[in-house]
Amino acid sequence: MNLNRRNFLNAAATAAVALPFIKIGQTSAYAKEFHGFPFQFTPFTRELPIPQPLGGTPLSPAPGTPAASVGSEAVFHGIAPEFSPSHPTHRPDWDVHTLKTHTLEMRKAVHEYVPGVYTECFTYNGLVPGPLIRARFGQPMVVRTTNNLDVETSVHLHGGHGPAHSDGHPVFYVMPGMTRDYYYPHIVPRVSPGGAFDFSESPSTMWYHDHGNDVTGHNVAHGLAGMCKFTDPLEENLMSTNVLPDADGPYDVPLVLQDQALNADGSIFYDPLDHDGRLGNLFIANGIVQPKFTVERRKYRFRLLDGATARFMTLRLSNGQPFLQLGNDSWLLPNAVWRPEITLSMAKRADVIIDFTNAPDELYLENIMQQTSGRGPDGIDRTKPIRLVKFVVTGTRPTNDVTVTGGTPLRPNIPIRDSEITARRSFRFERSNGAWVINGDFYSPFRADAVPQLNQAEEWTLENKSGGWMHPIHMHLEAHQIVQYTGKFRADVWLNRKSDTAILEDNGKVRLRMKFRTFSGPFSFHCHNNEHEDMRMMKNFDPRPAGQPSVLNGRFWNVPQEISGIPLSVVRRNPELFH
Ligand SMILES: [Cu+2]
Repeated sequence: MNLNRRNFLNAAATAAVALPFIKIGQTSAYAKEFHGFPFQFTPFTRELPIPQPLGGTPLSPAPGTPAASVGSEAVFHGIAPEFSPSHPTHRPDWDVHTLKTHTLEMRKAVHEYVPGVYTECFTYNGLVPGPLIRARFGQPMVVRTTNNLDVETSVHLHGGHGPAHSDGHPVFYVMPGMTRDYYYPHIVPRVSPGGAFDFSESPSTMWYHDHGNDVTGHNVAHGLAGMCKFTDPLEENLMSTNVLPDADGPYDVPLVLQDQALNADGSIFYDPLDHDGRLGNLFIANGIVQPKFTVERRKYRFRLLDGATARFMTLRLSNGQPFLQLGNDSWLLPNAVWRPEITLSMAKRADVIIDFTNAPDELYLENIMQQTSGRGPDGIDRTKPIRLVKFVVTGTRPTNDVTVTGGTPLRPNIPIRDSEITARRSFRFERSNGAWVINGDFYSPFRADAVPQLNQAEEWTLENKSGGWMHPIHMHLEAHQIVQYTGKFRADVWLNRKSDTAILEDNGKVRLRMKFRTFSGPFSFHCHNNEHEDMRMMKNFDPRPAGQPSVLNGRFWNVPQEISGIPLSVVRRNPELFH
């Protein structure tokens, strides 16, 4: 599979003219032809599965020791150098709580998206979606991740603030049969270098998913995705004062929304040469097709994620009641806001309260965004709702329900001011040679496309002039603030608030501001239509102190192995991956 796509890409990168051997949108000889879904099932019969937190596991050898460093037998890819308390980036105030350690194994497992249909998936610890990662500010975490699949992987904690080694850079792989220690310090950026932590930047709802170069879409479509809840003292206070439900209780529910396509034998349909974006005809919530969720007559918090590879969604409730939106992407909003409909692109999250207090006994979470091509959605049609989850409401009203309502203050927002901007950059997102380019270039994992100065703010303009194609653009490392958005899905909760994924509509334009703090790179930014991303709609940025060059200068072996986690001997032996 990956070789097919890589051969195509290698040819595309060198071709001066459009490639003759694949027509865009044509099913490749590799893939089976998709005939739709031949199985019968009754929707809304199985109860919604709730992802459970990853249990703690002691690690031996201990992270960061010589026996767990780059090239070692136990942890071949080592751990981020920032893990060491003596690393200049690692400050004593990072470690408020003791280290939490986990193991995560990527392996094949049989999963029932549809009752009675047994589908071989790629999983984290045997689960689709993967286990919940439960994180707290100031509690460092090491997730010892082993790849027991036959394809290289890379794990991205989406919406977090961590070192390059553990960010899931597309070529900082976990090679098949190998292990990497992903170190998450779980800190937030500082107000100023060496200053206090800026708790306006604390994330709440993150997710993690595969990010392997060329194979992200394939790996995510096969199941490699999971949720992450993060709390800090501010949000824990909102929970202990009964404004929000307890993050660890039954009323705070991660909800991963995806589509899926299965072949007649129950296997996953995936065409690696579909460059438009993969759409499925099954609607999946927390890993199963159209579940029901039995709820009490009270307020629930839902962490809604569009975890599809190419499907946009506009969500509403079937009885017309609005959502109370708490957060956009990783971050809580300054105030909770009522919203009748919420549009999500791939990778975007909406953190919401659904109040079942006065709801009918049955209602549905619906998607009213119509989409027939991976290129982008056709538009909203309120007369053709697609039912995603059925809620069955039971019981009597509680006397102690959470108090959050429209206008409740949640998390302060500090805008990035004009006067802080030290550089401006522009990026054009286009089609070329049957694949995808930014400013005319196919992605090279070994080229620094932007080297922002560490601790400075920049303003970037993203433009999409290729009509008909939509590109949700995800920036790694930090939140960005959208100051201008041109497009029909424009929402107030995106403007001058924090986001990590900005929808770039056809003929759309987004102007955003971002700071680059704490960690030097390399990090990536890219389209989160996974098929566009795999077809090279991606770039690297590498924040550096003033005057310091990027570690990316054309060849993988220029990147210090402590940063990439890849021993140089492997780089030279694998021209397929590290040319
Ligand atoms: Cu795209």
